[in-house]
Amino acid sequence: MITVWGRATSGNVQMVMWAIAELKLEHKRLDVGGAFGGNDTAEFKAMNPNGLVPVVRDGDGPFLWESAAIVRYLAASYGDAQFWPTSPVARAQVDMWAEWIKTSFAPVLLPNLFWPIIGVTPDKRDHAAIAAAAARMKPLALMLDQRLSEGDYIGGKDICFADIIVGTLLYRYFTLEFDRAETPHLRAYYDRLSARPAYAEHAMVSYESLRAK
Ligand SMILES: N[C@@H](CCC(=O)N[C@@H](CS)C(=O)NCC(=O)O)C(=O)O
Repeated sequence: MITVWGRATSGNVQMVMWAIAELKLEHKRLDVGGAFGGNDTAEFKAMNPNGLVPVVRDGDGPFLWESAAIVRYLAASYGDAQFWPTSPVARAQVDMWAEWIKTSFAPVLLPNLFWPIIGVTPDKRDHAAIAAAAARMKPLALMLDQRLSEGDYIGGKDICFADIIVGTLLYRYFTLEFDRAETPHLRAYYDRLSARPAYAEHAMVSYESLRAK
C-alpha cells in the first residue's frame, strides 16, 4: 500500500497520483497542504523537512519527497521495460526531457504565468509581465513540439515515466488564458494524454479553487 500526503490541486501531487494510476498501484491519498494545512507541523516536517507536498511512503519504507524522484522510484520499482527503460542510454534520452520540464519549462510557466494569472484578480494583473512571460514560453513549447513530432510519446510509441513528469503540467499550460505558440504536435500529445483515464482523473484537476477572488 502506497500512502500519498498531498492535496489533489497540487501539480506535484498530481504527477505522483498519475504515475500510481498508470501503474495500477494500491494507494491512499491524504489531503494535506494549501487550504487543508497540516504541512507545517513538526510531525509533517519529520517526513519532509521542506514542509511541502507530496510525500510518499511505500509500505513501511522511508518517506520520499520530490515528485519527480518519487515517479522515478515508482517506475523503477513497478514499471516494465517500456515504462522504465532498462538501458541507461535509452533512459537518459527520455529523462533529459523530464529534467528539462522541471528546470526550464515549469520555472517560466508556474511563477510567471500560472500564479500571476490565477493568483491575481484580473484588475490587478501585470499584463506586460504576463505578455513577456508568454513570449519566453514560446521557444520552450516549440522545442517540445519538435521532440513530439518524432513520436507519439517522449520515448516513442508508448508512455514511459518521463511522460508523467513532462505531461502533468500540460493541463495548466493548455487551459490557462495566455498567448501560446502554434504547437500541433504538442497539442496532439496533450489530446492523447487527455484520452488516458489516469491522466483525466489525476492531472486534469480544476484549479478554480486556487483562483484569486
Ligand atoms: N520540488 C518539489 C516541490 C513541492 C511543492 O512545491 N509543493 C507545493 C505544492 S505543488 C506545496 O507543498 N506547497 C505548499 C502547500 O501546498 O501548502 C516537488 O516537485 O515535489
